[in-house]
Amino acid sequence: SAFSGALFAAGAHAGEMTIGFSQIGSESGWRAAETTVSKAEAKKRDITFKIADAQQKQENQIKAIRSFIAQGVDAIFLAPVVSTGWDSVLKEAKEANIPVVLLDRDIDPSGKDLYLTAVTSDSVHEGKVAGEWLVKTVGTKPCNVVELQGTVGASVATNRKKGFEDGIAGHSNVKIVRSQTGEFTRAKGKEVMESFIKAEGGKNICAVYAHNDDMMVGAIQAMKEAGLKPGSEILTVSIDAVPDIFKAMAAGEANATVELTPNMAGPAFDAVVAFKEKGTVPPKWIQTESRLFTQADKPMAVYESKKDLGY
Ligand code: GYE
Repeated sequence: SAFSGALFAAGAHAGEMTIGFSQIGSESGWRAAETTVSKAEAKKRDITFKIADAQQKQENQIKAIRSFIAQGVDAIFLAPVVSTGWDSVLKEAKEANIPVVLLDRDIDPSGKDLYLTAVTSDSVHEGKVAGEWLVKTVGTKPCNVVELQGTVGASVATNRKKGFEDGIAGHSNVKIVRSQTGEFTRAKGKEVMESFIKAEGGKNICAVYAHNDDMMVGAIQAMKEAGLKPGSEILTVSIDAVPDIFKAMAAGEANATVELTPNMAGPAFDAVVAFKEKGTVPPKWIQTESRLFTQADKPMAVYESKKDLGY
């Protein structure tokens, strides 16, 4: 059944609320910023906020959720590392009348009735924007693309792959020639890019598509060490809009990124407070914006505006 506000209408006010957040870890600059911004948003609302770092492991997230349930928190935020395997623990939360809000990643449709709302971007759209930018930029020129995927099984990795494939569909000159996970980290992005360069020969690679900027920052390093020129000889497009990718764009070593706000918690807190105080049931999906940035968008100014925001 759908969530009923009345069930929770205990008259809780933001200042009296305790919310637990099962966070994935700190694989990327974007993730670190999300954690920082979430704390600041909780503080603004005088909410007691408990963060559990799962270090990339779903089993740790399940344990954290069970512990939040045992503590009787008012709500639980979950950034699900992978999309499957949540139904039983989310049923436990629901039976305890504790609303769950998904942050930044989705779970499989079987869990739809088990959470209150999800605050995420449209990650298929992000991939599509990246693919369409590349198609537009290369024109009719043949272009071999190598792809650095995010965490295997994460909704955002599946969706960003699909979206990019949609974006290049119908343009047979643009082809993905290699695709592998770089686990959303700089170190792995660099390592996998080194293996792509070895396997393909640098000159056969026309563009790199990375599911996040951190992997691209690692890939840029790998290209430079191999004597290649990212941003000119090899095009780059990635996702997140972290400060360091703007630095690379300003230096002419990266081409494009799709922005993702690290403030997923702000709208999530507002939804939970309205739900608890007034029984207002939020929409099932609270969608954040996606905007493309290129070298034409004053990357150094964007870098300056973002660099102190917790990345
Ligand atoms: O893009 C990436 C991260 O789930 C939207 O996870 C998030 C992604 C983000 O670590 O950098």
